[in-house]
Amino acid sequence: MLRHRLPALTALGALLILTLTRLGHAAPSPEHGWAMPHDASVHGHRLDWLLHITFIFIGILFVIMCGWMLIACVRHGRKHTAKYDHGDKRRSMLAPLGMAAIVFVVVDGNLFFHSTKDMHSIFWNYARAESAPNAVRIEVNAHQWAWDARYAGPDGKFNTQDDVVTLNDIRIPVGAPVIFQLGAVDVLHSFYLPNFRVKMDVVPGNITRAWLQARELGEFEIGCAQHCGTNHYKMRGLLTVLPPDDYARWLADASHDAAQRWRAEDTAAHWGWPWEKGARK
Ligand SMILES: [Cu+2]
Repeated sequence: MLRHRLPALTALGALLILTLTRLGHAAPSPEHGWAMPHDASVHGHRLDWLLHITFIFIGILFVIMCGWMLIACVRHGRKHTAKYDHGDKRRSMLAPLGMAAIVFVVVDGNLFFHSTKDMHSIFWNYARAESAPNAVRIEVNAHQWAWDARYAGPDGKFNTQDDVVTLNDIRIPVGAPVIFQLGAVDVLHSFYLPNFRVKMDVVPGNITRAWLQARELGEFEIGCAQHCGTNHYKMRGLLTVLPPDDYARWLADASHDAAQRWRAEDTAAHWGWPWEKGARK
């Protein structure tokens, strides 16, 4: 009797192994095994919750489907005359349609509702971030294969002599909303901060935006998430979260330094743009 069930059980086992293997390969970061990278942001938990609850939903569905197939293998293993219909009865059509609707409403409906709500209230709400008195504004210029960052300095205007310009090194104060405006000079790049759940395309000829709020001190990786040429893999930077006093001291020192080193003929270093206030995302 087992002989008849063997092909179906083998297929089921292979499906299970394949799924578990895929889960292992889905690891986005070696830092925490197969889990998400450590979340150092104030709002990242919203995104993580949505991913986790979706994972639980599809996990439950997976177990139900496997159980269903297992029962079918064990109960219908013996040779018997097949019973079938053409699936044209009302009940035959309503049952799969109803099940598909339940899955769609629960899984996709939950994803749609919460992602739309979070996008509008938090992640795309730049007006709220910019209105904070301690908001930090940073322009980022992506190019093959590095990140230039620009801070306005004490005059509050970009592309002036007191601007602080860094290479692959962005420093921010903990707890403050930090708004990035992103531009590229050559090809498509993508500004990626996995520990802050931020990823935004950087498009030549356009200014895109992203914002975050750090909840802890530390050093975190900046990566490029678009394959942007031969040395794409080298396009890494460091985001350092400092206590607000340390950040203010660093910015003041660096701005003082920058004003002394500024040269009018060094046009390649003058890539900043006036801060864009508007609806662009
Ligand atoms: Cu890149």
